[in-house]
Amino acid sequence: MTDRRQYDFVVVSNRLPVDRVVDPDGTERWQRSPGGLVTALEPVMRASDGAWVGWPGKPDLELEPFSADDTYLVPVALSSDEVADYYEGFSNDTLWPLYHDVIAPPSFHREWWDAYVRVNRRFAEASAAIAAEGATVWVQDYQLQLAPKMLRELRPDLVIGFFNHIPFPPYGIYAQLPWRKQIVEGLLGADVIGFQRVADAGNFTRAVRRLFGAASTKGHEVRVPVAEGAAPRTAIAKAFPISIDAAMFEELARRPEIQARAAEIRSELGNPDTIYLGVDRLDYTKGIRHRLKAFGELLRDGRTKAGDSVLVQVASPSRERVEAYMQLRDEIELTVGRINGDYATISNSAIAYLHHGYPREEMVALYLAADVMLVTALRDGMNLVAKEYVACRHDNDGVLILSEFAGAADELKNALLVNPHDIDGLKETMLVAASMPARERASRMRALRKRVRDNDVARWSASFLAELASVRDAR
Ligand code: GDG
Repeated sequence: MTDRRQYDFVVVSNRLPVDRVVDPDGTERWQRSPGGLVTALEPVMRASDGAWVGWPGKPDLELEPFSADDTYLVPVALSSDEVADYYEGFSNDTLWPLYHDVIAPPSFHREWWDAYVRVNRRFAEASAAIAAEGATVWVQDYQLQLAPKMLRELRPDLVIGFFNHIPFPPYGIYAQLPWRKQIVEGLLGADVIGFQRVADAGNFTRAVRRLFGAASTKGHEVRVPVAEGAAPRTAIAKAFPISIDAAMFEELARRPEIQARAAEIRSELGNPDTIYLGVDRLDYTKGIRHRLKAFGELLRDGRTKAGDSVLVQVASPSRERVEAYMQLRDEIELTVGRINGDYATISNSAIAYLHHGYPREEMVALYLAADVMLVTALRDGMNLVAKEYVACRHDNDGVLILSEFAGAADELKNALLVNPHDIDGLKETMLVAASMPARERASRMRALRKRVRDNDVARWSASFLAELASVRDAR
């Protein structure tokens, strides 16, 4: 039976928070999916009776709404052409590289844009259909930047929030986008537009001023350009740094079986002095090549050797049909093969490279096993891995090396901050981390842990939703 209820709280994101899995006996079921956004919103959804609108993750799949994990899920169907043009194309090969400071060259194609407009409209219509009168609708991320305006046109009664999980680039880069005005107008359909960093919110308000005139913003407030005679509106553009469920990670990290697994990982790696760890989606923004280069040079220069240290790199498969990602995978795997070929011994690898996704328990065991966590992103909205590592280290041990270009660097000042482009600097920092005295490790980790505990994901969503609630109160 299809439930035609309407909901007071609706989350809208490109993907539903579940994946379709087929068991060995052929039965199909939905399983909660891993990844930054799902991890972040899981506790919020658990605490509210809400609905979630999103694509089920497979092309040409027309599904009726269904419930899973206490959430009402509303699938939005995409054809395989739309997956290619809206998702792999405009979202992941135009917006993603553009918003990450053009680390890879963005492609601009008008047919991709047409698909982006069409799919955003479909998401807006699906959300308008299930939102109750005056409901709060929270749209997520760069794939859906046009949806807030479309939704407002369909349902002016709604309170609409938008959160951008990735950076918002400086105007000099953003201005390359042929549809720069339409995207900003789309976002301004929201009452509250949230960003990871203060700098991202600043880049956005500067883009508004460049496109719509100097008088259009004041502090966090943006005067929304409206048609002549229409009622004036303002929107808020502000930073809400996302976080993790720190208590949940700590609880996992305290479980005896996970600690035993961490010890087992260390022993399987030959009990080296230093385990360096990287955990990333296989993405060119994450700086995986830079970290491999630095580690390879330390081995080449005899400043460490296989057996004394090892780099464990989890590179979970991502966007495997986008050309830039295929190329990146080839480059990384060639580099790993070369370094292992040159420096591994029969008993000790130099790099343990794992192109898999793992259960969360295994990730936590890896965090506990690692002496040094390497987060060397060239540009990253936030980077939840850095916060997860810190949350797991209840032993107040372990060293976090963190890129200045990850949003997390604004908060995690007690990490060893690095510029990942500076390979020599990165190498020195890796050695400093490996030989840091226990007292310094503990005092840094204590400060980091306080920060992550005090600013967890519940606080993130509560502060965003409180901002939306004050918009509602002011109406
Ligand atoms: C975007 C922004 C922003 C990874 N591999 C496995 C696995 N993961 C989990 C990590 C972490 C999440 O995925 C990755 O989150 P990140 O924040 O590191 O990066 P993105 O995926 O790029 O996320 C980012 C985020 O959105 C939230 O706003 O921070 O800047 O780019 O939770 O642990 N989890 C499991 N197995 C894996 O193999 N279970």
